[in-house]
Amino acid sequence: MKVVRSDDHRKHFPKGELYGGEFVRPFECPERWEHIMDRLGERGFADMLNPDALDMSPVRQIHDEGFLEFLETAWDKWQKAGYTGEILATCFPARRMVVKKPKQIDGLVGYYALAIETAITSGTWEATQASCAIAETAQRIVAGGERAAFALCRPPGHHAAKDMYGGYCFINNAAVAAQMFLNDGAKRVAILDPDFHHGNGTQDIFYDRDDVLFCSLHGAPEYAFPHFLGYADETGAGKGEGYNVNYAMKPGTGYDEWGAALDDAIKRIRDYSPDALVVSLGVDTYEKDPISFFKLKSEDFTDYGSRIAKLKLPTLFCMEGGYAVKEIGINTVNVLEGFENG
Ligand code: SP5
Ligand code: ZN
Repeated sequence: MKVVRSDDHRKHFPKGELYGGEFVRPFECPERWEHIMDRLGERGFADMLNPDALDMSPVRQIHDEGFLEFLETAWDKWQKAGYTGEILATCFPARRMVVKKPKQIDGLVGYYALAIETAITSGTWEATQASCAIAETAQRIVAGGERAAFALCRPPGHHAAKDMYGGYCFINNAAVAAQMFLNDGAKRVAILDPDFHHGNGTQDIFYDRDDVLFCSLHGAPEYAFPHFLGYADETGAGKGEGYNVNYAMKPGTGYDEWGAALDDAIKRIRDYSPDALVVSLGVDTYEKDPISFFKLKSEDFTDYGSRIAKLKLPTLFCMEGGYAVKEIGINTVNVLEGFENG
């Protein structure tokens, strides 16, 4: 399968992430990309492409215009405010406050952020555009007739909602790619999100739509980030009712239970009969992931890749999370190989 990737991911690398009350080196770091690239090379994935220039038109179909303008101009505004550190939110429109868009940068950051672990730096917008361009280019490869493609996106995307960033995500790459399949004439698209975290952004974007089925397997919100969305009773709204499926699972969940949830999601996707599948491929379900609590082993990733292949759909894999950096390449490529051999 073809791989789309770009060195521009390096432009996004904040110095700090707020974790447990301390600034730590971000879990979402450039070495993640290096390890995946190394493993792809070792396993003979030689067909590697750079992305074409970003087409903003499908991005504008997914995200709010004011939000995109914020991402583009935030660093400049932050510097003009005289700040020398990275952009972090400090104040949010919490309960019983007024959700009106402020004019000043600190207010704007709180207005558009959904979490504060994620810093914006000088290169964040450039890296974000490159990441989305990767998803777009890989989508065109699949729409052009390839069975599958791997978009090695960094930064990831599935936490990015219509008008919110956070959880290391800025633009929702998988959502943009799904929209592109529809623009190309697909009647229905399914998004499968096996990342450890709930794909709150993707759910938000498609919640009232019936042309995209969203299935997310994740740590239950009672125990896991993003904490405030991802319950099983969130099933869609309006004509989207029934097209949002959350598999929220408890700490310690292993492959037996996780795999059964995956099989159920696969069955729902098959019943939906989509024209294309987008996989939000996070491998933070791994047993040694430093910020997650599922117990998948490296061989389980191969197995679930082969189960996804059984859908026999044109499939686009978009990279999301995974923070056990040493094993991220093995786990990611295991899914792709399981799919190819499945
Ligand atoms: C794309 C993706 O995987 N984003 C994940 C963002 C998670 N950021 C918040 C991390 C907070 C971790 N809390 C874990 C407590 C376990 N000690
Ligand atoms: Zn994740």
